[in-house]
Formats: sequence, C-alpha cells, structure tokens
Amino acid sequence: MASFQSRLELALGRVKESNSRKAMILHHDEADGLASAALTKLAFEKLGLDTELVCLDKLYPEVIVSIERTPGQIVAYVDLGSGHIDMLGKSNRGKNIILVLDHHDTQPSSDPLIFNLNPELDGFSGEKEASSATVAYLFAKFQGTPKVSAY
Ligand SMILES: [Mn+2]
Repeated sequence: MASFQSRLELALGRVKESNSRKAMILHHDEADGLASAALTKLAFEKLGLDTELVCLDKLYPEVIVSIERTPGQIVAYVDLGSGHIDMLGKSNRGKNIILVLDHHDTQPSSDPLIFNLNPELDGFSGEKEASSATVAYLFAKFQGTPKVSAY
C-alpha cells in the first residue's frame, strides 16, 4: 500500500506543479467507470482545474490521438487505458501529463509523462482487491485537503 500511495502522491504533485488548467477525463460507461470518473472530477476540481468528461464504451485509438494532440491539459483515463499504455505514450503529441486510474491488466511505463496508477503494479489483484473507484477514491483522498479527506 505504501508504494501505491507514494505513486499516487507523486502523480498528484506533478499535476499540482504543472501549468495545466484543464483536465480531460475519459472514462468507461459502466458503474465502476461512472463512479471513478465522478471521484476523479472532484479531485481535479479541488486542485482548481476545469474538467471535461468523455464517456466511452471502449478506448478508440482515434479518440486517444484526438485528445492527446492538444497541449496544456491533464489527460486522465479512468477504468480504461491499462491495456494501451504504450499507445497512450506514443500518441501524446501535446506532451501532456497522463494519468491512468484503472485496475485491468497492465504493464509499467518508463515514460515520465505517464502515471499508470494501477494497484496491480504494487502487488494487488485488480480482479479481487481493487476497482477503478477504489483507485479514484484514494487519488482524491491523498490530496491531503481537509474537505477531501472527509469523504
Ligand atoms: Mn472497473
């Protein structure tokens, strides 16, 4: 848990340091995707970012390319993206900070702009021990602001 928490806090630090004022949140269209997108939206709003939600039944390459070409934003993939980590990096022409808050099978990324916040990389089972809503809840909680920690 400590390694996962430190990765969440590292990602939050990078978002806070960035000059981005907007966050695009691309999320899956079922229960876990909706719950985790709502939590992610709250977390970004507490950081003062404008947010835009994009609801998807699956992650289309055309959508990735279209969203990631615009610079100056944070791009968050919520309850999707885990299986496309390489593509998320290769499509990042806007050089945005990319967060992946997901629990499906994945691989680590060495791209400094990609924060793959998947607890499977910290030894947890994404099938049994964590949903994307869990990840998004912890992302919001570890901001450390009193309002968020009261969730
Ligand atoms: Mn899910």
